[in-house]
Amino acid sequence: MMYGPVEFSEADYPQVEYQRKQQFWDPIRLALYTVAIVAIIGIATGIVTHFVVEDDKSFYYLASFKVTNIKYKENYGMRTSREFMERSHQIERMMSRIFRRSGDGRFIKSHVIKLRPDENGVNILIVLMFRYPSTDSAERIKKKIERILYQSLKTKQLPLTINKPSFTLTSIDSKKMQNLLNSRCGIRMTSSYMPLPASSSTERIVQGMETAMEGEWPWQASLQLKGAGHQCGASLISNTWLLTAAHCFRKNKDPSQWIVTFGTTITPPAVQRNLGKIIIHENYHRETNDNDIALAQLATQVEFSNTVQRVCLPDSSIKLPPKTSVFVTGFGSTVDDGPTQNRLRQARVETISTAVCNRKDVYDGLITSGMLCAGFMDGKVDACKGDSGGPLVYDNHDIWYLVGIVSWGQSCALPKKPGVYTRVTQYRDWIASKTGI
Ligand code: 4AZ
Repeated sequence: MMYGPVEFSEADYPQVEYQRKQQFWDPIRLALYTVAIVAIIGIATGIVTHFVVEDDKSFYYLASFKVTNIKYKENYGMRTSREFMERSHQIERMMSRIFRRSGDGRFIKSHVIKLRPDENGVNILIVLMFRYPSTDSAERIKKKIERILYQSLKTKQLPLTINKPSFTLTSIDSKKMQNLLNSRCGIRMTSSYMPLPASSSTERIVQGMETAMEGEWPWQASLQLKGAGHQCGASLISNTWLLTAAHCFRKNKDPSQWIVTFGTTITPPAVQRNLGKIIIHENYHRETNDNDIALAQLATQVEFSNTVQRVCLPDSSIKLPPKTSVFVTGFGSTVDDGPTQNRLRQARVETISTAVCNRKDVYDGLITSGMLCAGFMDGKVDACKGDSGGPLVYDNHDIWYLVGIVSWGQSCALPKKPGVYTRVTQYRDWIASKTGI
């Protein structure tokens, strides 16, 4: 039926139509249109290429080399030792010097993974991160990196003597890089596996608590009592162990009644686990708040990711001078006796010496050797109810250490009544004896 009407037009129209069409598609027009279309395609391709080229991608490499002007020390085998940290920072600074100055601003950062004994020196295993246009190939970038490094060995006065023949560079994918970094504690990453600089936390603080970004405090956990919701904070120190305050378990010590969540919101959580075990310090005293520390073991381990990560435990010898910047995080109330917050918050506070904190006008001798005061003498910024058990952390070259556990205080943010924390360094051996960490 639809083709039927063709018959009626056969009288004179077809001829005219045909002629018009022929005029329309004359060779000059055809050529002009072709040129225009080609030009449009060309410009479009150009724009797309431009954006693809501009779109930088992360490239990761595992470098291994021997340094000949230092001797291996036993403590290099222990990542949290002062010797390992100092040597690692020196190597990382040197990498920064090699690649930042000579480079094109493509170097992001490096992380020492291992220091191993090597005949007449130390073998270093280090992850290097770069950002290059996504159109670049890993092999080409590898050549560039090697060129920059070899050039530096010739021209720069470096504190460590790198043995050139021992240098190897292997391109690794983000998963492998993550696994390597996960062998270290206290590292924060964004969802694109880029390192999260410490400054991101400080810059947004004005006064009081600010909400946290995803991945900013990946060791923060929420301890919840089934049916009663959030009770306390806690810090992840391995893929199964949490460190928290003993007083969090005053109401209930039965692990089967608790759940643990990770992530920047309580609902929805990023990850959730049941508890398998609770260990409360044998000498915890509720009247004095002495030894306010407890361990909680997850029923099943967690996978480390950008949102779930363990924090480092400080060496028992580490001492923070007064007025050191530290961060406290939690889902606790923002006003005295207020409700639990669904979004994780953070605050920058400063350490206060025990001598000052024990003054008659402050806590009048209530601060023992297992406690640490942090906050401000004029109040205003503090942890509060519901933050208990949560972390007080210290940033040392982008590696975060758990220095305190939110424990007690007279009300919240009052002048001369700073927050009191469990001094984690004091319990380093206790933690090791219970967990092996
Ligand atoms: C509490 O009740 C609490 N300002 C926690 C921390 C502080 C005070 C009270 C510190 O859990």
